[in-house]
Amino acid sequence: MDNQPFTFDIALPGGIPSTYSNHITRRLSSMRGQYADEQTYVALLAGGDALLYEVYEEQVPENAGELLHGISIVHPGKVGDEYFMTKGHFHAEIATAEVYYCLAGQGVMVMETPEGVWAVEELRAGKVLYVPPRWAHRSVNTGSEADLVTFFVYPAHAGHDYGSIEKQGFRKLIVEQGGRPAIVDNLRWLPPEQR
Ligand code: PAN
Ligand code: ZN
Repeated sequence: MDNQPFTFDIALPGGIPSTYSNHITRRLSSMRGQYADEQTYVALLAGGDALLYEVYEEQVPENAGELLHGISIVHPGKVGDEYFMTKGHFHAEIATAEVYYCLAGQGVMVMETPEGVWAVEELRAGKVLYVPPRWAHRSVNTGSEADLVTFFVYPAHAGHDYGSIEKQGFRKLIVEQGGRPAIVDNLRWLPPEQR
């Protein structure tokens, strides 16, 4: 059967969509090695496997020409000074872009290219972010109480390369300093020629 056009509503601000076909949850245990403060990570995990973020997506065939889309919800919280965040990834088909539209909350998108060029852009309700081809991306909730809720859409054949980021993380970390988010260096990160 041919794919049929379809429409759906997203309740603002940040209502949980009930019609998405796939619901992915990521807990603290899936972020091992990603937070700079390993000791605090281990201590927190011993107290329970907190839910860090969730993704609701509409499953479509993973073909070029299809668009995969959904809602990402990063819950508020920190591991030490570092805010709750997504794993982050390059697209496996690296030359594919993505659009994010922020529906609710406060946060940033941390991005970098394979060469180590980095960027951090603010996410707040109403903000549209275009992540160009070749840029890895991770969303970070810098709010103290509210969820960071974004709508995303990207080519359905893009796939995800998590491994490259898992090795040493992103070049920049987002931490709370003096009650506010700050961008700091990730001391584990090495430029491509030193890896
Ligand atoms: C998003 C992300 C979502 C969760 O759909 O997959 O925000 O982040 P991680 O995939 O890094 O765990 C996206 O960028 N898709 O390509
Ligand atoms: Zn992506």
